[in-house]
Amino acid sequence: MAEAARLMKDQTMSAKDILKSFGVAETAFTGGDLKVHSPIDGAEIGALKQHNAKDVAAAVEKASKAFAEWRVVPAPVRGEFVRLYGEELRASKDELGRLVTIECGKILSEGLGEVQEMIDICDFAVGLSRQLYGLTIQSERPGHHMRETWQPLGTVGVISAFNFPVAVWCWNSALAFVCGDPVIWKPSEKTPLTALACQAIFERTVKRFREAGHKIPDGLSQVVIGGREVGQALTENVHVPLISATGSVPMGRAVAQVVAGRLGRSLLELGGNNAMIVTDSADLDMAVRAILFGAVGTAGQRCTTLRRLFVHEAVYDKLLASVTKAYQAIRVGNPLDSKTLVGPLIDKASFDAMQSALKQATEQGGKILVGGDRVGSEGYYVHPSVVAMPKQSDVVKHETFAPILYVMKFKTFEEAVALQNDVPQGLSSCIFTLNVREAESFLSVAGSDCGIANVNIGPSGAEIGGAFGGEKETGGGRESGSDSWRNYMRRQTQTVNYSSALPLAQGVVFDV
Ligand code: UN1
Repeated sequence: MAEAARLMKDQTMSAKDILKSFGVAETAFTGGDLKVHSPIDGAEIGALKQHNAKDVAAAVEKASKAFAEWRVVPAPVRGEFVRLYGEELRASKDELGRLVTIECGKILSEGLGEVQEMIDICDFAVGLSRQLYGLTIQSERPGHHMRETWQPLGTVGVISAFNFPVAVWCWNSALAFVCGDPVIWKPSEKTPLTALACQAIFERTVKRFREAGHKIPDGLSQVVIGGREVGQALTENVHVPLISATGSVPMGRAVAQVVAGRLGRSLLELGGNNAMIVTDSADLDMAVRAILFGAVGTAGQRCTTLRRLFVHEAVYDKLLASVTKAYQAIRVGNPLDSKTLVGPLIDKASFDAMQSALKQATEQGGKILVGGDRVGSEGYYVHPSVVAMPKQSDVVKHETFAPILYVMKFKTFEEAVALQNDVPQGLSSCIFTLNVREAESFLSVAGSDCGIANVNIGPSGAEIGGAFGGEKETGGGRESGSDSWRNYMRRQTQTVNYSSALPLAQGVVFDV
């Protein structure tokens, strides 16, 4: 009964209700000049005050103080904090998932999935907090110990995008917190409300952690609201040793140059232009399902979205018929409705970019097989589109952040791999084949050049356990699982002489 009442309540909760339920003061999201609109219906759901460069400097100063305290807390105790944060997220999953949907427009199942991704990375980080392993190294000198130790790095600046408004921050912050680092978060101007919610959940966790008798400094996590000026101030600050940025290639290029200029470290996850190769041996039913989720999921607004499909000529007609049929059955509409598969695009600019890409595709010889048209007049809903292209022309090589799938035909496996690699981006890739030679060749040194390469799975929807990121214009960063934690630490090579002699390395003699 209580569960039913809770679910009923969830289904009517507005952004404001949810924020208030998290304890966010109404003044934090009203009365400011940064207007936030829900892509669901365009309604204004927040008006936030923006920070400026001075505020960012103050936040960095506060973070530096927090760093001095947090770095000396044992890593497993820092892990305990992240464990509690994960627990709070579990308790808040329904509300936070719903807020993600309201603010960025992805369907509820994906909104909830995003919160699950946060929970998963918290679990991963908790385990890491008892690891963060270094090496011991054999010394060439007698009576010497050599080792490599990982130390906390310092304040991490996180610049995140609208399409994964909470998970990507959590990939960074869960690792940063166990590694001993404070985080300053600049969320996308399009999705700052979910950031306020995460910060409120963070504060709630701080309270619990303190009640349990642990020490945690103020300012370990801070959110700065605003656009370019705020991002720039964070990026330029020499007291922020790492900037982790997710978003467009031009944004990443600008960030990388500023950070490199001060010899800081950047971790970039930028554009993708992800492909699938379907060979003549592929399980076509599986391929169609993977194409659908890959190309249409999150309304084509994932970095990992499937944008290019290369199909062997022998199965081209058959596959395309099934894909087109599946596309016709897609329900576009309110992302809070459980029958919807495709919610709205984030805004008008996104819609315009999609229309412009479709126009260019047609000019470059493409044929729109399905979709592309606007659905309704409130918000920017579109029917996902499939476009058959005569070749991989300019428009195909460009990432348009919308549900457009370009399809091309190939004859040989080698040709398909070459086409798949012939774009400036290098995030995710996949092949559908039942031929072990093709599968392994795709994963070999001469195969996919991307950061992620899958067999019989689409390019999107990665688990947190692997390192996430890509090559070339995607920026080269690796976030989330595997050894990505090393980005958030500094490496120290230590040599200890426990003998009573002082031999020099390389046999150098230097005595008076
Ligand atoms: C992104 O689009 O920036 O692999 C991240 C995926 C998700 C993360 C996407 N786990 O599609």
